[in-house]
Amino acid sequence: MSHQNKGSLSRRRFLGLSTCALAAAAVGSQVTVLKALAQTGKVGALKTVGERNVFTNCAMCINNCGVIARVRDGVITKLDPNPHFIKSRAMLCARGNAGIKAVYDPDRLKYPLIRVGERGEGKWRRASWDEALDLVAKNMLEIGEKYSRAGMMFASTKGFQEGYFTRLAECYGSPNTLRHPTLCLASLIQGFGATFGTTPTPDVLNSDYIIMSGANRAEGIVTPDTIDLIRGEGGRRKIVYLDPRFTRTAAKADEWYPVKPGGDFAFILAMTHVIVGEELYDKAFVEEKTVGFDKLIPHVQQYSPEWAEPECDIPAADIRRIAREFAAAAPKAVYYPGRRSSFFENDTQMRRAMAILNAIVGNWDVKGGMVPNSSVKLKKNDYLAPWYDDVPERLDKGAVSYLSNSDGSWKFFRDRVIEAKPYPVKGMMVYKQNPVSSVPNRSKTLKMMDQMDFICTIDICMSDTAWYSDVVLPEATYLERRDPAKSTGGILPVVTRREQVVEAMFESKPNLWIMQQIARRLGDEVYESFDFTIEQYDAHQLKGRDDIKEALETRGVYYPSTQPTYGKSVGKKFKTKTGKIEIYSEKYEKKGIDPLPVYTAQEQAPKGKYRLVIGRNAYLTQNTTNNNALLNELIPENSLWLNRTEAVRMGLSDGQMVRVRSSVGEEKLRVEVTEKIRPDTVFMHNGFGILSQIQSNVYGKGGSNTNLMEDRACPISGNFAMHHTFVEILPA
Ligand SMILES: Nc1nc2c(c(=O)[nH]1)N[C@H]1C(S)=C(S)[C@@H](COP(=O)(O)OP(=O)(O)OC[C@H]3O[C@@H](n4cnc5c(=O)[nH]c(N)nc54)[C@H](O)[C@@H]3O)O[C@H]1N2
Ligand SMILES: Nc1nc2c(c(=O)[nH]1)N[C@H]1C(S)=C(S)[C@@H](COP(=O)(O)OP(=O)(O)OC[C@H]3O[C@@H](n4cnc5c(=O)[nH]c(N)nc54)[C@H](O)[C@@H]3O)O[C@H]1N2
Ligand code: SF4
Ligand SMILES: [Mo]
Repeated sequence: MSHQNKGSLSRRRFLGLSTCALAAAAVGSQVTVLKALAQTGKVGALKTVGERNVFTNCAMCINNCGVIARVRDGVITKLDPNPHFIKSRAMLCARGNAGIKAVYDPDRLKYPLIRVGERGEGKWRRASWDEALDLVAKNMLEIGEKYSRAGMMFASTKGFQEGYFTRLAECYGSPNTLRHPTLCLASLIQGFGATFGTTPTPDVLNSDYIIMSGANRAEGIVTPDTIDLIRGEGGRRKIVYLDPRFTRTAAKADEWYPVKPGGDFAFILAMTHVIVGEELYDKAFVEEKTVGFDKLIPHVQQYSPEWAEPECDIPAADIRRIAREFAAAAPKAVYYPGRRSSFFENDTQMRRAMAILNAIVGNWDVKGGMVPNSSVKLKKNDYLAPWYDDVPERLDKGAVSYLSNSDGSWKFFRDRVIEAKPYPVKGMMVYKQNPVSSVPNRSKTLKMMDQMDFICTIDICMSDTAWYSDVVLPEATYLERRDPAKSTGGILPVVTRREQVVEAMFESKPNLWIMQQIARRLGDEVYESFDFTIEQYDAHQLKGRDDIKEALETRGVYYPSTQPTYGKSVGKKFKTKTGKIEIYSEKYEKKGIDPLPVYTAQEQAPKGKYRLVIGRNAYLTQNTTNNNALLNELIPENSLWLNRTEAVRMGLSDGQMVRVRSSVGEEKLRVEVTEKIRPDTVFMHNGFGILSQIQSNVYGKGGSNTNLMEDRACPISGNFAMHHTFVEILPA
C-alpha cells in the first residue's frame, strides 16, 4: 500500500471542538415538536436568542441544494432555498423542506449505543462516548492484530465529512473501503469515461431534443435537470421518454414508450444504425474528434430498427423517425446519460452505446449538448498516513475489469467476505451508508455481517445497518454541524459549505470529532492526521482565495461564473489514450471486452413470473428518509404495481395483500392495480419493509425490494444490476 502523503497541516495538539460543544439546558416550549423530545432526553442549549438566518446546504439527497435556515431562539423554524445557489434554481423539494425533521425526530439517534442482545434483536444500552469509543478502538486493534489491518472494511457514502472516514481507513491501514458508486452510477462513469475520457453533463436547459432511458427526473430528482426539463426554454423542446412504467416524467414528456426492460440498448443501436446509414451524423466532428468510426459503420449494420422493434417493443417507424429528429436537432440534442445505471449486467456497454450516439451527432461542448464539467480547485489538506507492512491488496482486487481502488465493488466484496477468500474480513465500520437496505439480496448482507467479529455504524438514525451493529454512534445531523467547503463540478462549478445552524442535540457529534476520538485511541501515528479543526481544514482549503471566503460568508455559495462557457475544451485533447473520443475502444479490446457495444438481450420472464424493477419516489431518498414524519405522511407505505390485465387474470383486486417471492426472498405488501406498467413487469418503491424497529413511522409498512433482488453485477464496472429478478405473486 502507498502511504506517502506529505503533511501540510500544522500538527497542533488536539484542542477540543468548542463549536460543537455539548449543551445542557433542556428546552421549554418554543416549538411543539420539541416538547416530545424534551421528555425523552436532553435538547441542545438555545444560546442564541432572536432570529438568525444561516447558510447551509441540504443533505437529504445527493444534490446538496443551497439552503437558508431560519432560526428562532435556537430552533429551526423553516428551511428556504438559497436564491444564490443557481444549481437548484431557488428550489427545495419536499424532502429538502422536511429536513427539519431530521433534527427534531423523536426516533433519531441521541446517544452512543452498545448492543446487549443478539445482533438484530434490538436490545441496546446507552453508553458514554468514552466507553463506546474505547470498544471501537479495541476491536479495530484486535482485528488488525489477528487478521492484518485489511481485516477491517470501511463502508461509506458521499458526504461533506466522508473524507475523514476514508482517511481513518487509510491511516488505520486497511485498503478495504466500499463506497456507493457500485450501487449507483459506476457503469455510467465507466461507459462514458471509456468513450470521452470523462462523464459530461447534459445541458438540459438549452437542449431542443432530449431522450431519456428510465431517468425518471420528475421523481428521481437531479438538480438542475429536473427543473430545467420541466421548464425548458423557447418552447421548441421535445422529450422522448422510455420507461416500462408511466411515471411523472412520462406525463411531462412529448412521447412515452413502455420499453421492454433492457430494450433501450437495442433502441440506441438502431438509432445509431439509422444515423450512420443515412449519413445524418456530423461528418466534420467525427473526422476531427473521434477514432474508430470506420469500425462502427459495419458494426451497426446488423442493428436495424426492424431488428430492434421486438427487442424493445418500440415500432421501427418510430425509432427511425426519432433518430432523424434527433440528428436534425443536433447539436442541441442529448441522449440523457441518466444516473442510476444499475439496471442490467450489460449496463456499461449500454451506456457506451449512448455515449457513442451522442458523440456522432457532434453535440460535444456546445449549448444544448453534452458539456464537460468544469471545477474549482481547492487546496488539498494532505496528511501523512502511517506505513504498515504485510497488508494485502483489496479483497475484491481483480474481480472486475475496472475496479476503483477507493470504491471497490460491493457485490464481489461481499461475496468474498462470505467465502473468506482470499483472506478473512472480520470487522466493519459504516459511515452514512445503509448497506442492509441498499445492497441487493439483503439475506446475503446479513450473512456477511453475521460472520463479523465487530460492526460499528455511524448514522443519524437507527438504520437497518445500525440495527445489526454492535456499536451505534450518533452523528450530528447536517443542520447541527459545520461542514468544510466543498467544490462540485458541473456546467457551472460551485463551492459551498455548511454553517452550523443549531447546536447539536443530545450527545450527537460531528464525524470529524468521532474520527479524532477513534484515531487518538489507535495511536499517535494515526492521530497525527486528525489533529485539526474544521475551521483550520477550511482555512487551508481556501488559502489565497479570499473571493471564495467572502462569497461563502455573504451568499453561502461561490460561483466563478454564473453563465456557462461552452467550447472550453476546443483544441484540447480528450483524456483518453488516443486523445480523441474513442468510438472503438482499444483499451477494452486489450482487456478482452467488446471494443464496440455488442447487443445482449435480457431473458424474458418465465411463465407465471414478472420482472421486478425498482425506483424512486419524489418524497423519499433511497432507503432512508421514510421515517421522516413529514414525508411519511405523503407516502406511508409502498405497493406492488401490477398491470390491470394480469391482476384480473389472477383475480387480484386493488389494495389486496399479496406475497411476492423471488429466488432469494419473500415480501408481503399491497398490490396496486394499474395501467401504468407493462404486463410483464412489476414495480416497487424503495425504503419499506425495513427491519429496524426504531423507525416507528415506517416499521411494519410495505415490502423491501432489497430483500427480493438477486445480486448480479456488471463484470466491467462491478456495478450492481438491479433489474434481473423475476418474482411470482401469490395471494397473502
Ligand atoms: N432496493 C434498492 N437499493 C438501492 C437502490 C434502489 O433504488 N433500490 N438505489 C441504489 C442507489 S442509486 C444508491 S445511490 C444507493 C444508496 O444507498 P446508500 O449509499 O446506502 O444510501 P442511503 O440508503 O441513503 O443510506 C444512507 C444512510 O446514511 C444515513 N445518514 C444520512 N445523513 C447522515 C449524516 O449526516 N451522517 C451520518 N453519519 N449518516 C447519515 C441515513 O440515515 C442512512 O442510514 O442505494 C442503491 N441501492
Ligand atoms: N426523490 C429522489 N430523488 C433522487 C433520489 C432519491 O432517492 N429520491 N436519489 C438520487 C440518486 S442517488 C439517484 S442514482 C437518482 C436515480 O434516479 P433515476 O436515475 O431516475 O433512477 P430510479 O428512479 O431508481 O429508476 C428510474 C426508472 O427506471 C425505470 N426502468 C426500469 N427498468 C428500465 C429499463 O430497462 N429501461 C428503461 N428505460 N427504464 C427502466 C424504472 O421504472 C424507474 O422509473 O435519483 C437521485 N434523486
Ligand atoms: S433535491 Fe431535495 S432533497 Fe435533494 S438536496 Fe435538493 S432539496 Fe435536498
Ligand atoms: Mo444513486
